[in-house]
Parts: sequence; structure tokens; C-alpha cells
Amino acid sequence: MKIKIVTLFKEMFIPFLETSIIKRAINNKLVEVELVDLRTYSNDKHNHVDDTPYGGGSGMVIRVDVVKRALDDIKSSASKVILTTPRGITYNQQIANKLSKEEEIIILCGHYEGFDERVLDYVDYEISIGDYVLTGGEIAAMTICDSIIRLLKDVIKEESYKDDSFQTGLLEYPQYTRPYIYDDKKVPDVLVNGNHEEIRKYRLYESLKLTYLRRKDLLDKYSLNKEEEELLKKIERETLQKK
Ligand code: 6GU
Repeated sequence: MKIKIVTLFKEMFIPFLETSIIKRAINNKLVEVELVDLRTYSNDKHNHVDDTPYGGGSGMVIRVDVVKRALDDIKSSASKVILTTPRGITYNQQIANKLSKEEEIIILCGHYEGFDERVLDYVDYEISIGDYVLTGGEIAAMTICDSIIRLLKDVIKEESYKDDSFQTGLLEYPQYTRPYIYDDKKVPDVLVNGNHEEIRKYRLYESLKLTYLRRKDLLDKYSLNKEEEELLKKIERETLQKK
């Protein structure tokens, strides 16, 4: 996969691209990431990419002609163009899974100033990463990149993400490692007994319980199998008793 990021702040991406799993994925050629400076596509001598808004008001607006020149230069027939904006659809794992199957994506980093509305004619998706406002789309672009890159073949072992919160539709079960006792708290017995069937059942139960207690909205979308239905009934009974 190829990811092109169009931004006025390329430097923000350097530590992100040069650390840990993302760095390794790039070095192993599992993904190619290109940083594109929008300013290169300005056509005035001061390298302006924005101008004052029609109708007046404070702030500046990114010009559509500058963005279009950038896209014309870097777009291929396979590219999907994403604009990061708080107005977009809220990003989630399902969108990450879908985007991870694309050959090439271009991410246009939004800006607190905003883009000329006509930019939308050249964009496939408008994406927000949640209901809060960032000063620019760079952190959103990194979030999107990170979540996509980790899903690409050979970047991490599939076992590492198949139980992820949201990948299954349930929140992930709790994990423990050494020490066995810490501050008088022991690791649950079932995890040290070596009975794999019991461990599987315990983890499923804990996953369901966390999701039930914290994210009922996820559970409503999830289709339960027979075993999960039984476990959930038990969880419902137990929480009612506690109240
Ligand atoms: Cl994509 N951009 C900005 N500026 N703020 C956001 C966002 C994006 N997603 C959530 N807040």
C-alpha cells in the first residue's frame, strides 16, 4: 500500500514514521508513506496556500486551486482521497479495515482555517476521529495511518490483532503477566491452571462483561452465538444482584 499525506506540517510526521512498528513496516516495504508539502503547490511568490474568506469573517481559507494542483500531481487512478475534518464521518475499526484493502490513499490534512468548500468535489471520504476539535488534521492523519498500517499483511502477526477491542466487536479481555502477586493482588487462577478451554471461556466471559458494562452500544450491534448468549444472561443476573 502507498499512503500520501498532504500537509503544511510535514515535520510532525517524522517521529511517527521513524518509531517502532510503523518504522519497521516502512523499512520492510510493507507500506510506502510519502509526505507532500501543500506549499509546493502555491502559485504566488510568497508561497501562500490560503486567502481571506468571501463574505468576510476572521481567519483564512485554504484555496481549492492549490489543493487541486497537488492532487492532480500526486493522484493515480487507484487513489482514494481522504479529507480529515471534524465534520466527517466518525472513524472506526470498520473503516480502518476497509481502507487497509486500498492500493493507494491520499490524506489531505485539514486545517483550523478550513478548506474552500469546492475541495469536496475532489475528495472520496471526509473523516473525523471523534467529537472534539484539533488544531489541524495531522494527528487525525497519523491516527488513520497507524490503524491501517498495523492491519497490513506481515506488519504484525494476525494473532496480535484478531482479539483486539473493536476487531471482534467486543472489548478485549484483561491480560496479566509476572509478577504472579503484586500489592496482594493475585493473577486469576484460571490463567495459571493451563486448561485452554477454561481460559477461552473465561476470556470470552470477561470480554462480554466489559462490553456489557462499558459499551452497550457495541453489544447491540454484535450478533451473539449460543454460548455468548448464555454467558451474557449470567452477566446480567450477576450485575442485577450487585445493584
Ligand atoms: Cl479529522 N480534524 C480536526 N481538526 N479536528 C478533529 C478531527 C479532525 N477529528 C476530530 N477532531
